[in-house]
Amino acid sequence: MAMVAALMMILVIAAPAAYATQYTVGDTSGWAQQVDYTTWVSGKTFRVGDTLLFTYTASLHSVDEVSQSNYDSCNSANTLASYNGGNTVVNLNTTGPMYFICPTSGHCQSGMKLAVTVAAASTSPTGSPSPPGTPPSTTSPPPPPPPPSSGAVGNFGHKSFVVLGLSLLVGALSTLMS
Ligand SMILES: [Cu+2]
Repeated sequence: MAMVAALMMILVIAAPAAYATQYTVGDTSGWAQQVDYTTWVSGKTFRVGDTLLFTYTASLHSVDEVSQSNYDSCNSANTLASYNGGNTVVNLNTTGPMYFICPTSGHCQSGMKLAVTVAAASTSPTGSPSPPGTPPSTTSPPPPPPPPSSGAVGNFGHKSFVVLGLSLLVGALSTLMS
């Protein structure tokens, strides 16, 4: 019984932050011409751990990840990554901007290009760094003690907890079944 209770607690703690979003680029329009990807991006917050799904006609389009300048100039000569096949999942692993273009001749120029900015995962650290450029002061009092770290588990890697929790659940169930 104690194990079940512990398991429930793990799942409850892990559940709220465990989700990652998969964004289908262009929604039902997919990765195609005649889609305004600037509009599609607006209002969305992409986070580390999320994924982009590009769906497209493989004979017509592909997906190149490029630098900002090559995004601006629609230059697919030096790609950071190149995908084809009609069904491409791109993992958003680091914060910052990412740029994608279709290398088919004329497509990027006509708007088949996507720029996203990836934000940190929602389980942000509790402490924030002090702003840069703050002049040191000899008269300031010592900094206050940090607040109680009620959210300390937030830094721990929720996905591991979910995997652990599910493994325990499977183990418990198979014990019960046998
Ligand atoms: Cu294309």
